[in-house]
Amino acid sequence: MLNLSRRTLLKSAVVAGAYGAGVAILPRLSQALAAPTPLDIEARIIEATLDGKAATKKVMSYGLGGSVSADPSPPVLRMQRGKPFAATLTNKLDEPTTIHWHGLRIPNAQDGVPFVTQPYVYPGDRFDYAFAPPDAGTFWYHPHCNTLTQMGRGLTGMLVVEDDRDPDFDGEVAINLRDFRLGSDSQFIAQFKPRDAAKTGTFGTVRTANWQPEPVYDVPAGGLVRLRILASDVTRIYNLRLNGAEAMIIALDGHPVPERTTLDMAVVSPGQRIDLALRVPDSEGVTVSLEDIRPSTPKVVAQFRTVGTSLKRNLGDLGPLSENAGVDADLTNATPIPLVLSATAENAARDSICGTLGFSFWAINKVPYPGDSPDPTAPIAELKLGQSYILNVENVTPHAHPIHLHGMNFKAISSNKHDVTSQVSDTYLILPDEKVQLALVADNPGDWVFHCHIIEHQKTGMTGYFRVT
Ligand SMILES: [Cu+2]
Repeated sequence: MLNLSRRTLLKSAVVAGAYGAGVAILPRLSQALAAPTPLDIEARIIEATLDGKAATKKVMSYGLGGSVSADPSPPVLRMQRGKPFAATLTNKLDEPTTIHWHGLRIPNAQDGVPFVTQPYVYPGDRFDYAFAPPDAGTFWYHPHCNTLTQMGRGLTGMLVVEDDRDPDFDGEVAINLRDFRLGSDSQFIAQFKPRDAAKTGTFGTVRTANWQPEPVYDVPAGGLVRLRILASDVTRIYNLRLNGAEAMIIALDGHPVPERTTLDMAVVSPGQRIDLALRVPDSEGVTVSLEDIRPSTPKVVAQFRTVGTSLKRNLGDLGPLSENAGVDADLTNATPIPLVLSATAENAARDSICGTLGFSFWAINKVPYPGDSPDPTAPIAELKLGQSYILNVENVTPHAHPIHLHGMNFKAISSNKHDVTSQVSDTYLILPDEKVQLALVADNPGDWVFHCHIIEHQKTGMTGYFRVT
């Protein structure tokens, strides 16, 4: 059996290469191995063809070291579990920005939330980030400043934390799912409609994977391929399935699943990740489709084309992923924190220092947050370092909310809507009328933001923060 190591394959443009519109693009999966010197990350404005028709102006993206890439999507950053990582952000936008490392349990000062954990990085300025990621898995990075515009225009990159103990795959494809709001002239249109912000959020008009409509990736016939999938869209919730091959769910939100199951359909909401082990069909020239079936009509988001002679691998042979820390909450002595997610009657514009949408539609415990600034709003709750807590989150709105906690992980321990597992996570999609209990240990000191990852909801009130001291 041919069983090349992942690293060998990553150097090959043949396996897991991206092919869009007939143009081969090198896989950028090994670009940023843990760096002894800081990685030079630029936030920049570029032109890029996103809809397959014409160049879109004022796309925002990340680039490395002043380089210009043929691929407009932000580079996939790779780091090693427990090894020091450093990056210098240079802001080449025409507005302030920051980088938040979504899902990484790192020191508060590295968390990238302006005026909560760090100052603005103004145009032309730099900011140094340095940390050692404690968990292996699939994560991502994005700004936490004027986020609807900056993320809506493209500042959302994938981040992979590797562990040498992870099993070998025959290939790997990182897939960043997101929409862009473009008009018929391929240029950006208004990022949101207030009436939609008060409901599900405003959807994009052009759907992409890695900034391409329906890209096709070559994968080795009969092989086991790791698909790392991120929903970085600011609004869309995906119901993903695979058409034409079998796959196993091996990790959710970066963390290994307690029990592997065959993929039927998986709900992945803004901010969430899913890792699949894809068993590629044996015959050459077969196409497998990754489809979104929400609400019902299947939409192909990416495709995989089999190449070569079958490697004849078995999903059952795949060893376990290296373990991450569990959430070891003391449920007997945990302190409950009630958190009611609601709509707010107050629709007046609120001041914000970091990109207001001019409305407030949503609230946590009846307080609509004015923006990304903690002032004048107090923390939702003050947590004692090392103590266990149960977030009793209740969604009294008619819409689903992917609620995300910075800096610490949680696990659901009960829900009135479905069975829960001991899955470790940082983002939970709470359904309408759902009551969920999220257990956590307040093991990371600092001010940690808690917000809906439908960015219009976040930016119109559904935000707050916990203070851990
Ligand atoms: Cu929401």
